Amino acid sequence: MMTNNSLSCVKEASEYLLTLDNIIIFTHERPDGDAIGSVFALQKALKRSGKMADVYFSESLSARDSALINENTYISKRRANHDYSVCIALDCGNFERLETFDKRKMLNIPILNIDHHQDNTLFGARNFVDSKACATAEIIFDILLAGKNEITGDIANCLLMGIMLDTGGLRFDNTNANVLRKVATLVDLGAEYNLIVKNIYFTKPLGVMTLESDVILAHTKIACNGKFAYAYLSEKLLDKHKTKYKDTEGTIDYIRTIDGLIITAILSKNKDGFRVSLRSNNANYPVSTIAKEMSGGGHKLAAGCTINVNTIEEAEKILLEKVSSILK
Ligand SMILES: [Mn+2]
Repeated sequence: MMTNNSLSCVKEASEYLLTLDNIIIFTHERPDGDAIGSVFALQKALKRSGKMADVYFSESLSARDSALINENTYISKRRANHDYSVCIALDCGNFERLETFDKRKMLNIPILNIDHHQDNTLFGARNFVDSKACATAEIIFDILLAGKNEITGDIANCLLMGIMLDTGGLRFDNTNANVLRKVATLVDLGAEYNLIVKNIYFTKPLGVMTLESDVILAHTKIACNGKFAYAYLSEKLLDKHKTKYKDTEGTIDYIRTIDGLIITAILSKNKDGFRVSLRSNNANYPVSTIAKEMSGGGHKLAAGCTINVNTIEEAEKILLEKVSSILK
């Protein structure tokens, strides 16, 4: 995907980064591991090269993510009433999903958009979108290498976290030999592979464990002849297990391993209706198509959207119709 304002290669992207200062870094709402890892890797690298770079999240990060990025329960430290010169948007396919503290203000400063979603709308003043990358963290890694930035152990950790989360622990179809080589390089550079694997895949708060058991036992609906499963993570259900939505990033992957499933969805309440996270186990049934029909977006195998209705029943009905038409 090329436009006039696209940066053509990682070298050009790294040279462009050198020209920036007084930076605020944003990512998409409800940030996942790739978003968080990418934001902090880039911030740490920019600061090391003497630049002013702040990051912004609308709520504090989960204990797990804070530990992985080596910041204690990270809460945004953006400067109040400060005028930033440029915004870097990471891992975000469109301007609507970008989580900022003041959207209108952001329209007045140039945006550098770095992302790997194939449906990225190229909303930046400059764009670097590589839809072949498994994660935005992979692109940041390439840019930092091209710019001969030193990748410290801390930065390597953030990048590895991003790659691990977006590849499902190097298990999804977006994992290839190149990705594995880059992971090996990150480990050489000091990323703590074993610690990251332990924290992401072998450690879960008890509340998340009981929530997931409850979801499988009582809240997962299976449709389309066993090819579609969906569950609603209501506030009530989350409260019952003393769990926050942000701790449930892995729950959809837990459900999708049920034998025979092609598409999996998790619904949750948001301010506009119901947020739907979608996963496909088969690229011939891309969930990006379903998400797009409902003004969302994403990748073939992982996508999301919001259904603007008032009740969960209405949301489930609409979702079921869309998924059924794809699985026919
Ligand atoms: Mn990503």
